[in-house]
Amino acid sequence: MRNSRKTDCGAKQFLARLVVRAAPFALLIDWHLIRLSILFLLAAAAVPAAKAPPDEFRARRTALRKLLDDGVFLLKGEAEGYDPLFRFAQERNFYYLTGWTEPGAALLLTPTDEILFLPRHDQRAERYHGKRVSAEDADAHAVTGFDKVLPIEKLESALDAALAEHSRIYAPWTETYTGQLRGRYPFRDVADATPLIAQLRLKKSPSEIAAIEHATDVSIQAHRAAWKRLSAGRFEYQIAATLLDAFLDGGCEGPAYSPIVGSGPNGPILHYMSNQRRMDRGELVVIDAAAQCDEYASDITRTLPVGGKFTPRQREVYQVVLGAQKAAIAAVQPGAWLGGPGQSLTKIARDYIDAHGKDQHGEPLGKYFIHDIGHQVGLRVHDPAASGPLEAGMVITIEPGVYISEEQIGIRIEDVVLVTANGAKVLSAALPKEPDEIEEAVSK
Ligand SMILES: [Mn+2]
Repeated sequence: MRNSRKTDCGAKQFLARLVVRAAPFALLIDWHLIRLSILFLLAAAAVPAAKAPPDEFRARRTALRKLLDDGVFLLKGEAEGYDPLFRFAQERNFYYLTGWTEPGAALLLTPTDEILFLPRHDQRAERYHGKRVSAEDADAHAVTGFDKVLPIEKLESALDAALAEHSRIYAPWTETYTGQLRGRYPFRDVADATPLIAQLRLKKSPSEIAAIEHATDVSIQAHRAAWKRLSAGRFEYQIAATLLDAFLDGGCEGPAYSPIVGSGPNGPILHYMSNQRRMDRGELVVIDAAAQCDEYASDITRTLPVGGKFTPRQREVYQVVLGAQKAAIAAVQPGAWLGGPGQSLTKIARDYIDAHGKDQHGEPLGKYFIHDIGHQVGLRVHDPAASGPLEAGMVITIEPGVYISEEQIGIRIEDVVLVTANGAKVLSAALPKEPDEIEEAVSK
């Protein structure tokens, strides 16, 4: 066993060297295609992205203002880089509270007031990026959904005025940011605003759930397209290219995270993203990929046999992971815990894995499930974690995995799940995961 793996390794190293040499050319071709489709999409991007109604953003700010007690809340949106080469992405908390997608803005909230600050018009910037909204525009209120819109240079005086009436400052907890505020207001209590916003972001509204469902549906289409292309001799990045193409083709912004396409020895590497390897018949490949649509992420993983047929051992371990996933999904309900001490969904899955199947040394498989069962999903694929148990309206992943490097077995099955009043709704249920269904889909 050991010897045969060594020679195998030698051949793989040789192949890997070939792959490294060939990859830049193949990448050029694929990335050229992707770049073309991105350009095409940008050309069509005059259509505004679907998003929550303005009232919903206002309601979120009202909810946050109620949590401020006698405090003032300050948040800066993402600034624009000097030479931006990628599409501007708004800071997630800022987007959640404002829906604002232009750079250089700031938000000031007090228990009784809310002000959006915008940069002044910059002719040169607007030559590059198109027309932007500024406080002096007649329609600034209507466009932003704020009654008070001021130019950004008024931020400091507005903050001074607000602090004349309220004692505490809530700000995101970054060193430079809180350092600046402490320097400017040495006698004020500067508190972390992040948990306040995280608390609001946990339970998703109907419009947020609709956006996650959209991202999930497009991701399912992408997985199906990738499965059609899966065959021995293909490279991992070709599968990734098909996924990315499908995300854009589905009208989404792009991937919610870099696609993971890990075949053979790469399968057990949890966040393998280089996707450079050539796949062989008889190996497993882990595909963990999802789109971001209308600002919201999805998160889906399937594990497939390259060539269309699981080996008996692969199928055996696959069934263990699938059984664990089903046990955890069956236990999803308000009041259940994702992880932590005591009975949790993570423990339910690990107990199942421990009770089913063994490694080559006769040991239970639970020790090969090395991460928690899942996480919150929303504006980010890893949304802020809850400090308590699950509640209806949360969207989470259920993603047990077993990673046995020694056997080149990496198996993860991940679905995105809405917690409902009395259980769970699997949003990614339309993507097959039974081994027979997978074999049938992949062998075509
Ligand atoms: Mn995940």
